[in-house]
Parts: sequence; C-alpha cells; structure tokens
Amino acid sequence: MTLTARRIDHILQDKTLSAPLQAIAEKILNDERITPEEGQLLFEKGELGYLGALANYQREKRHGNRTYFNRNFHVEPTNVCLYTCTFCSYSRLIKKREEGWEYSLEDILDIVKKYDGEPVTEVHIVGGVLPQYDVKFYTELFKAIKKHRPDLHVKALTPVEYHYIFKKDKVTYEEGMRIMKEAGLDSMPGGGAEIFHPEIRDQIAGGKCSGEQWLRIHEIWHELGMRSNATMLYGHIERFEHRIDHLEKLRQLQDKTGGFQTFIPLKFRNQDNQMSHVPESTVVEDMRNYAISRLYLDNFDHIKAYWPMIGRNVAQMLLSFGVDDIDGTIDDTTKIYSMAGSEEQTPAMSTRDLVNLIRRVGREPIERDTLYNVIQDYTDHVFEEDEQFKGYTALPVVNR
Ligand code: V47
Ligand code: SF4
Repeated sequence: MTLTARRIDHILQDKTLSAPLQAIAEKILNDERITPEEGQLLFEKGELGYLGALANYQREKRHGNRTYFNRNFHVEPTNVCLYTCTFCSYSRLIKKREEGWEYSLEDILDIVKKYDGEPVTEVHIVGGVLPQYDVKFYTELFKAIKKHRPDLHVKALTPVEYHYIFKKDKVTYEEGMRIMKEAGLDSMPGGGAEIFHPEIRDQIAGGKCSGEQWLRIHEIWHELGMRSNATMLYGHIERFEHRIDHLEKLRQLQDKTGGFQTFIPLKFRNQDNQMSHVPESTVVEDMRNYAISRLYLDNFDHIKAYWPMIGRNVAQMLLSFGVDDIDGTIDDTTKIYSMAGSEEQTPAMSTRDLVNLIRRVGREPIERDTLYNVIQDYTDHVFEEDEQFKGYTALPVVNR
C-alpha cells in the first residue's frame, strides 16, 4: 500500500472522526463535489492531517508526483497607485509620488530586452493604476513586446486595470478585451481578486472593480478562447464564509467557461501597509487553506504556491497539501532584489535550486510554458554542481 493510500485508509478507519467529516471524505474519494456548507465545515473543523491526506489524494490523482514551474520575469510599470487598498504597500506612494517609479514604454522594453537570450517563456506585467497607463499605452506596449520577441508569452494586467482603463477610454469590456487580444495579450494573471464579498472588499479594496466586475472580465476573456488564473488574498479580516463565497464564485464561473488554469491562494503579509496591525495567519492555517482550496475547486486543474510570498520551506510542504505548481522568479542571471513584506528578501532562485527543492520532497519537477505544455522533465536531470552531493540526497532517511 502506498503512503497516500495508507493515509486515506487511516481516515476512513478513524472512529473519532465526526460523521459529517467522514461523509465529506467519502465524497472526495468518490470524486463528488462538496457543497458550500461542507466547505465551511472543513474550514471550521477539518484537522490538518485529515485535510492534507484528502488534498494530497486529489493532487496525486490529477498529477501524480508531477510539479510544474515556469521561467518568467516580472515587470511593474509603476509602484504608485491611485487606489488605496489597505493591504498594499503601493497605495501609500501616491502622496509622495517622487519616491516611486513610473516607467515609460521604452523603459519597459529595455527591461524586456535584458532577458534576450535567456530561457524565459513568459513576462508577467502588473503594477499600480495611474491615468497615463491607458488603452493606448498598453496596446502599444503589447505590440512592441511581440514585435521584439514574438514567442514571449505576455501575461498582463488584471480586471482592476482593465476596468479602470476601459471606463476612462469609454470602451465596453467586450470591446476592450478584444483590442487587448489583438494587441498581443496572451493571458491574464490572477491578481486583483482579493476577497469578492462586498462586506470585506469595500473595507480593504474600496473603489476598485467589484467582485462581479472581476469575474465578468475573466468571463469575457474566456469567451474569446483565452486562459487566465485566479487568486484569493486570505488571512486578514475575512471570515471563513467569505473564503467559501469566493471559492464558490470561482467554481461557478469555471463550470461555465473552463478558462481558468490555476488557483493561487495569496497569504496576506502585514509589513509596510495600512493593515500592519492585523496579525498574519499561521503556517497551519495556510496549509489548511491550500488543502481546502484543492478540495473545493474540483474543476481547476492546478493549485499554485507563489514561493516569494509564502516562503520556500512552506512551498515545499504544500506539495503534499494539494499544490502541484510552484511560481516565483527563477533568475539564472543572479540578479537579487528585495520585496517588502514578503517571506523572502531575496526572491530569486536558480533552476537548479527550484528543481532540487521539488525533488527533495520526492516530487518530479516539470518545466512548463504558461499554458502547461511540457518544456522539460527534470526528474532525472543531473546538474553539474550536484554531482558531489549525489550520495547525500540519496540517503534513505531523506527520501523516505
Ligand atoms: O492582487 C498585494 C496581492 C496580488 C499583498 O496569476 C498581497 O500567475 C499578500 O496576483 N500580502 C498580485 N498579497 C500578485 C498576483 C500573482 C502572483 C503570482 C502569480 C500570479 C499568476 C498572480 O498580490 C494582488 C494582491 O492580491 N497582494 N499586497 C500583501 N500585503
Ligand atoms: Fe495596490 Fe493594486 Fe490596490 Fe493599487 S489596486 S493599491 S496596486 S492592490
């Protein structure tokens, strides 16, 4: 019997488990959908071991040991923003704008050009909202990137920016997303979702697009045959019912369009923002949240951990709690920088570091492109630098 099967068997034999939790476990093992009430119960009563075993069962059923990563780089056109989301360190800068940066199209192209010859497959563009970054700016930017490097996947902006620029330039969402597609936009990242429920959204992200508008822009994008991601910013002032409401809305839209690829839970970090007084969630709560996300979003292929925010060690553990994808800068050019409020003050890893992080917990690292086409299987790849450590990592006590 495999370890996963033993863990599941243990749950089913557990006489101390309440009847409702036993019933949910059976549903999950039979691939039946859990209800919002059952999701709520998992948040309230599901213990870490129970949730982990079930989420890992689903993860391995879908992906075996495969763990995906891609090589991308981030461009942030500006770190100044006219919105005032209380969890965000960018919002403070509007009052002292001179301390931030506001890149021109040429500045951004220069950043893109720095990666010429590097084996990156994706540029992720996201930042603050300012009036000069409008439909004209972004369509020219996407066209210019595509002209310079046609094979680079442009994953850019969120409904927060799109809602703002379409309103400002008086174009409908439908028209606007079609214009973006024609200009070269390949996919949309999952940001700006925060918590959809207005009771929380109005307090932490007032003024920017509503939950409904976020969902509608993704829906229109999916109807154009395109793909996107989704996130949830958790662990601040929301309650479990708001998380379930968020997950339920995503699940319903995914039933309708099938256009989401990946769900990324984002742990609220409390440094350098207006919510610094709100304590951060514990690691146990983080792991429970990832596991429940895997169980609830039965129509999402992938659950991703963004390691610069959650930390490498927790990301590694999450590979046994439903996560099958690890994201974060892989910088083989040794550029190091810091990121306020995140777990990692040096959020750059080499391909070798990331591959080894995945292999050390018995998983198979697969480099993918943005649309999950396999680029390279690193399971048995030998890096020159690792030759000397072979004996050490093969110790049974490490790999058990
Ligand atoms: O929308 C802002 C979040 C998001 C904080 O789609 C914070 O592949 C925690 O969406 N603590 C942007 N989170 C990042 C994002 C993302 C990241 C990686 C991959 C993908 C993808 C998307 O970051 C924002 C907001 O929800 N955020 N401030 C904070 N203090
Ligand atoms: Fe920060 Fe985005 Fe809110 Fe602007 S809209 S304050 S960048 S989270």
